[in-house]
Amino acid sequence: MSDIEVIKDKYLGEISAATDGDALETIRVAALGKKGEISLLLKTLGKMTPEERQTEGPKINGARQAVADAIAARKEAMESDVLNARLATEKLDMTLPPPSAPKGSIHPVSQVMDELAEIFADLGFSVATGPEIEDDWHNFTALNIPETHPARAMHDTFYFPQTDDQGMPKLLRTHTSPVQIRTMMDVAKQTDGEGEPIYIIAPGRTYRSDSDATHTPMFHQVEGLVIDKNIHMGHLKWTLETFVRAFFERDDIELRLRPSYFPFTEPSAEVDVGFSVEKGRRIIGGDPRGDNGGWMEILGSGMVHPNVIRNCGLDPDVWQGFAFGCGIDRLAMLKYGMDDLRAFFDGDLRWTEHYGFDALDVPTLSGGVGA
Ligand code: 2NM
Repeated sequence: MSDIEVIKDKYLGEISAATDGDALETIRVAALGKKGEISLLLKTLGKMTPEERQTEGPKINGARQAVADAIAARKEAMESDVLNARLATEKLDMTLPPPSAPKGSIHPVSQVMDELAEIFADLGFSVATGPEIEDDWHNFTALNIPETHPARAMHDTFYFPQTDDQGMPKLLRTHTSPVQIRTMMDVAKQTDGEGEPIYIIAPGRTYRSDSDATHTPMFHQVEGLVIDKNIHMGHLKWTLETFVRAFFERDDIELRLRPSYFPFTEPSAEVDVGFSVEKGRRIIGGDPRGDNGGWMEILGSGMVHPNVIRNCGLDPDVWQGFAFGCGIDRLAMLKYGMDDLRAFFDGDLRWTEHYGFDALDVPTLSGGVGA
């Protein structure tokens, strides 16, 4: 056997014995690399006589080709071994249930806001919104809240460190009343001070520097405003009664108005709803004078103070109205039985999954007004 045959057989033997890609690469470099054994042999062709080249050329080239082919074949065989091994071990069980896709749910606060919008839409109210970062005028001054009022204290309100051109700091609104102020001012502007009826609710986030078991620094409020001619407390009481009965889906809910004081309403009234105990549970409605029954305060309200109407550019001798406000978080707790306010804003998915509402459910009308 010629030298070249011996060399070729040596490499073919090594190739068939190689067990991984690295070993194969080492063999390729040794045989066919720049300074590989067969490559060097190919270079000797140039120095041969034409006759020698005629016999040696095909042998050396044949060996180079045989080794290259063997490496390629071995590589392919190794790859299919790997694939076969994977196919043998990695089995797909097509009968397994698919992993569940998280669906999300409607937060009870969002659900209640939707319910409020629907109930008041039935009564002719539209939803108004405004900025959560407010100025002193819209949040306090226009509302007839005096400079000395405790609500204006740094202690109770979140103020921003920067001040505006008038040296006044911006603040996080402490109620949604500035939305009513903006609405009345817009109406005054658009009608040249003439005015027109306003029926709005303003739901949204509000902020106070307060944090304990029953107060979170951010909470949700809904306020309502009616401005029209010849509006009186009777309209206020009927509207709130109709709202509360639709919201809690009971016709036997009594309201009790107690005289109170707010700077922005005169007269002012706190509104209690009657509760009773059914099957050991306290529920809104039923006989508040019966065993374990009573009154629960849920709203503040009153006739909008003439100063407020005037501050907004409308004539209080022409336009009167009522306003009311209440906490949405509290309404949600009462209606849907959550007892821990702080859990509302913890973002714990187990809580939202338990108390949340299906996004695909048909929006409730809470029984609808007058249903
Ligand atoms: C309340 C209670 C009573 C109220 C008044 C106004 C405005 F802007 F019209 F003057 N908005 N909201 C109001 C009145 C709010 O919340 C307990």
